[in-house]
Amino acid sequence: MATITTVTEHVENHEGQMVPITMRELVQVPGVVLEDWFVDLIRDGYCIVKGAVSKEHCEEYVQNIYELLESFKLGFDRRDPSTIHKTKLPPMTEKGILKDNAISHEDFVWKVRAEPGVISTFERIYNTEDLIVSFDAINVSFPKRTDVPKNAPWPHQDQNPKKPGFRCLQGLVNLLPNGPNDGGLVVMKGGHKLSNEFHKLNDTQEQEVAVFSTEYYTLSDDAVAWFASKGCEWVKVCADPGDLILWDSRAPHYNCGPEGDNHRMAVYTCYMPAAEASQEDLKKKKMCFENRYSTSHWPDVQFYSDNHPRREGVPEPDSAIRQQPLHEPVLSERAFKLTGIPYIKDE
Ligand SMILES: O=C(O)CCC(=O)C(=O)O
Ligand SMILES: [Fe+2]
Repeated sequence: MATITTVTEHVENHEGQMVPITMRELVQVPGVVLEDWFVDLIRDGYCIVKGAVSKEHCEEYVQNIYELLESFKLGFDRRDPSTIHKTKLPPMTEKGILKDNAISHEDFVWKVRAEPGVISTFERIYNTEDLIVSFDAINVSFPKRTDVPKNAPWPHQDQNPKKPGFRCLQGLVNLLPNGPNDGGLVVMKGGHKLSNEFHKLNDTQEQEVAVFSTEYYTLSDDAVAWFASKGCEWVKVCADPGDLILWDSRAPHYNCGPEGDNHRMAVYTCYMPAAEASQEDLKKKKMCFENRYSTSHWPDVQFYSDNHPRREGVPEPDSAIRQQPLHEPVLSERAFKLTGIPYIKDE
């Protein structure tokens, strides 16, 4: 492929010997013409693909999200801002992430995953139509909340430092206007290129923090300072409704809460080649799909959540838990392929 190549590096193994490892890297090959967003992604570790989804569809998806929040019948009413309160909303973190209650399999979430402009972008990057998608969360962040803790920065990488190179591309479809004061993605520009050097120099391998899966690494203040000393800066990514934001899992990032008046709504959309998932991964995906469970950002599962949300550490009562979406997904043939089920060989 023109833009994904392999590079070989020598790393020390656990016996102190230097061994070669082959890593994948996104590179701009001379003579190959790339879209501006693709050039940005390779250089900066993130990019914005403008207008991947139409404004009309975004408006529908926004209404779908309000309808979903109201359907829990806890008191939230989109017309009454005073009902934006944790007791009136389904469980969600102060970071806005909603992943349980079968939300990841709501029909509109699948419609976002099946948007042609989103799929074709990942097909372009990976040069294959055989892709699988994460059964990921959605994000709803309301401004001016006093009922939940402030969303403090949580710089992290969604990739295991022991497995370097370009391995996972994350995405989100932004559904509402998202400017500098609005809640959203904050990325350390260019940090993806320095990740391997950072983890080697700082010997952080043993401090790996496996929160949700091993494909996660929390960056300390010192770590952030190291990236800053190399010239990297935090950038709040701004986007219009329908824009697809992509970022390399190695790029240090977090999301910030809204400071203005706008609500933030987004659907996380991460795809990878089906060929990269093992048969076990695909079978786990099938189980998650059939049970309407959510997965991490990694399309090959890594971690799944079985619709048993907690509120401030306390499990929700069974009576309040939803195991089925409000609207069951109706998948086209193209969308069904993204579940990974058609790629299972012995069934
Ligand atoms: O909401 C975002 O923009 C990013 C969220 C994120 O980094 C994560 O869920 O790992
Ligand atoms: Fe992340």
